[in-house]
Amino acid sequence: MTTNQELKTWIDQVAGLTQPDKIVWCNGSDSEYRDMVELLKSSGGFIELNPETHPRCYLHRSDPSDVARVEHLTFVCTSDKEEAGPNNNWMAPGEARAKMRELYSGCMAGRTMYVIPYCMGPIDSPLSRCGVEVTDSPYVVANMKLMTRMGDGALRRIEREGTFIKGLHSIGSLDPNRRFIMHFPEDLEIQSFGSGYGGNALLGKKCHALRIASYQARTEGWLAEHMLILGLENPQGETHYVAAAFPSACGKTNLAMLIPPETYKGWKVWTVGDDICWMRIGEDGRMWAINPEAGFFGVAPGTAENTNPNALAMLDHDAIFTNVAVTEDNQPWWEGLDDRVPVTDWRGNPYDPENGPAAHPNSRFTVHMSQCPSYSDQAEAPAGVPISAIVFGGRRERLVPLVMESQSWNHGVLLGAAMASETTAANIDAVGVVRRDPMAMKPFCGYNFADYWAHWLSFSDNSEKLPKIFHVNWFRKDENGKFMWPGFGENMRVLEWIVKRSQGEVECVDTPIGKMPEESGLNLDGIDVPAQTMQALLEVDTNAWVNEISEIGDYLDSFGERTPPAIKAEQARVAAALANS
Ligand code: OXD
Ligand code: MN
Repeated sequence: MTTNQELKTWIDQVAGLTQPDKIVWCNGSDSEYRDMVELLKSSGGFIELNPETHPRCYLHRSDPSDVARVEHLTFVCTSDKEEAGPNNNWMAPGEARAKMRELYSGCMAGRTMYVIPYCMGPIDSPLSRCGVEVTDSPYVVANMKLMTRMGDGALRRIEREGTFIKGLHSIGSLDPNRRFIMHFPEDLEIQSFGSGYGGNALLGKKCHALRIASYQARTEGWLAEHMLILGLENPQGETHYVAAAFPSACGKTNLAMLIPPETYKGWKVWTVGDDICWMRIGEDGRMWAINPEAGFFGVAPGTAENTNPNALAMLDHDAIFTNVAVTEDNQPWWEGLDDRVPVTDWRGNPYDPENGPAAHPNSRFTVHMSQCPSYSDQAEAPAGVPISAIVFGGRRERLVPLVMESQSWNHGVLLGAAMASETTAANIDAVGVVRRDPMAMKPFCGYNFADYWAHWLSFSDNSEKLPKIFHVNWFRKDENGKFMWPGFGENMRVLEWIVKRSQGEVECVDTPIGKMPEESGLNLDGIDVPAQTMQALLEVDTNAWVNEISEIGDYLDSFGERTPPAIKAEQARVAAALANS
């Protein structure tokens, strides 16, 4: 139990509404985790995997209708609709609360209600924030243990600070028609019903650390971003930190755990985080960042020895797998892992390629960060790490160069706001349609994007030592549809240029759209990218860019009067520079 009256009262109210058989306060201990595993094993929620090859690894099969985030059922419930903006679904708080009350009424009868105090960020960091998730899902409890600092330490901090985010979650009956993820940022509250899937159910992640935190960050003067954090150590032993935003499924986890190519003797990449970054300006004027999470909830398919050996190395013990396939000898398997053929698919049926992929394309692993071979010794630093460069990246087959640096902070904010990906055959829309995903926050920004850009722009007044901002694109294709840049570990070459630019160690070429590497600016030692391809990867197609910048202008205008004039001014400046070039 707790000495915090607000928490006590809230738990009483929730229990009165949901009517659980039993209430368990989680202390976060290892033995509690082991008990939860036993409970899940006995109820069929966990299937033990091969204990010889994968000790203490478990498979969870979710309901087949519950395998991903549900953006169309995710709402931001602010009193003023305009505050949520066109980038969010909105519902009036009163209406949303009434709807949720009805769903929650008696929903935990016959079940245990778990109370999970958790801390997002190192337990002693002033940048961290706490929350309490109430849930009826033992799977959520087990995942929260790996993904957050959960239990007594967090509860003590809540009692000391007197403040926490309230998150109420019930899997309900997993009926897709009775499923909602509601956010009440004004009340620091989350209500989730009807889904047991990661982003909908592990409320510390997208709901707290991005949607609610981004709202809080605006009022308190910091940033909550959908970014990985990595440290790049050079042969002199100096480490520079980079935060990078990419839309989901663009390789953030791979980049965060990159292993430098053979020719990069003495270089090392350290992983601080792979998904979320909270940062604020420190007393020294630099931007300091923490990873609020304590674990990785990564996409399994495509994770392999050649794409992310560090991830593979951390997945052979003490991990939870959700919706992967299984081999004959009970090992987890997913597409892209190797050429074995699994026997059971993610639904638990005998594997038949006629029925689609063996592992669900959004199947996941959950694992504590400390298992990652490249885990940074600064990931627990209460002060965070100082960020030298911020990187934005989209998935663009055409036009957008491999790398460019912004001309100023405000131009960098424009690069972030204009981030986009082209639709692929996997999307329902026509192939090649450009979809904007500002700062990779489209599904996660807890308020109006126009106000969010204004918040980003406001930082330029606050410090002269802000990180430099860059834009990258690993996904350019040639006329035959082949990727032009090898990607994965070779992205190190671009990271090196970015860090060297941030330290003023290399020159660049100025273009109307940004600063680019000089002809010999990127270290290409040991890779075989033809000179012509490199040229194409770094060229500026002026006519096509005139069109692109005009479309970016239309996109900014779609947010109406709230669009900050300073970002429009940047767009106009780039348009004029292109017209004059
Ligand atoms: C994630 C996502 O799960 O961005 O991290 O979808
Ligand atoms: Mn993500």
